Amino acid sequence: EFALRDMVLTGEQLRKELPERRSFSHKGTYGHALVLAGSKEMTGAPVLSASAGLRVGCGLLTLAVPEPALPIVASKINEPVFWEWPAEEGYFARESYTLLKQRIASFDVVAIGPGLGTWEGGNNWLRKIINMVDVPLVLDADALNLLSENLSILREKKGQIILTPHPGEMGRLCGCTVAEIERDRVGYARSFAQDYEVYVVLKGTYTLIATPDGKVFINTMGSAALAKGGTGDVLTGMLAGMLAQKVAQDEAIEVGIQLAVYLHGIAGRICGEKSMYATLAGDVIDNIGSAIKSLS
Ligand code: B4P
Ligand code: MG
Repeated sequence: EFALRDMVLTGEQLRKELPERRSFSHKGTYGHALVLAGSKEMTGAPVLSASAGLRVGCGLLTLAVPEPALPIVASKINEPVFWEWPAEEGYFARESYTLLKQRIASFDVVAIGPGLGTWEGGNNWLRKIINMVDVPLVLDADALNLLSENLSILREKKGQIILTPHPGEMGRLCGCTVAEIERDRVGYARSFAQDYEVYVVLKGTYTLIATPDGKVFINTMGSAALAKGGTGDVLTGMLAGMLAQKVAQDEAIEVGIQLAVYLHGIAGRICGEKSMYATLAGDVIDNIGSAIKSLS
């Protein structure tokens, strides 16, 4: 009973962990996130992740998208710095990770996945990135699907990795069905996190956070208003934006993960109060500020 209470995320405990917003500060104080997202067909997901990252307080966010998608993405959002990434057939080009190597030192966190698509050789592309990134690396959506082709690339990591699967993606990672995952969410998340020494954010009605050292936290915030396309991309952006602040302020990332998950759930609840039906992923982003306010 006590153990369960310790595992449940509470506003009371997380309130103290919000990154401080100081008068004498500037955008560099709050970190620089890099988000790699999008493809020729998927130009909405990068926009959702980038705006969510900035809304949660990140100082600067660079959004890398494959070249054919850039004009469309850039026409929808003003605030990120754009990085036009070389493309092959509309996806991130295979050899283009060398560009990242030159610039990696300027980022506090990297997030990859929303709208990425999957392509031949994508697992190897991801492997090179995993080998090069030594700051926290968030992998979501198609980055998880590329990863599922060969999980052992996780063992080559240089920094901390955060995976954010929904039960379908978790099933692909674990080689089992969604039903099996749902029957033992804690068990699958915990053993994957320990085995590969990564953080696993297993999404769902009660999103779980499993840590590399075997702890599991449960988020009871959230709402069925969030059961709509794009809300996962919002969470990825919020994780990137929150972790950028934690890294820039030399703080541990664990509570940054908890804060992002909890605030996403609160923002979903606020949206749900207005309408459980009509909520769009963009509405969740618009309510991040209110979610933070309700905590502070
Ligand atoms: P994809 O087609 O890959 O969907 P996606 O692009 O990843 O969507 P998005 O990024 O917006 O949403 P995500 O789930 O990442 O896969 C969808 C398929 O996966 C489904 O058809 C199904 O097969 C499987 N699947 C997904 N979720 C499942 C589940 N819970 N149970 C069983 N199968 C599932 O992110 C959504 C966000 O909203 C998360 O943060 C989540 O925690 C939150 N959310 C959604 N519904 C919620 C609820 N009822 N209560 C609280 N939070 C909720
Ligand atoms: Mg998703």
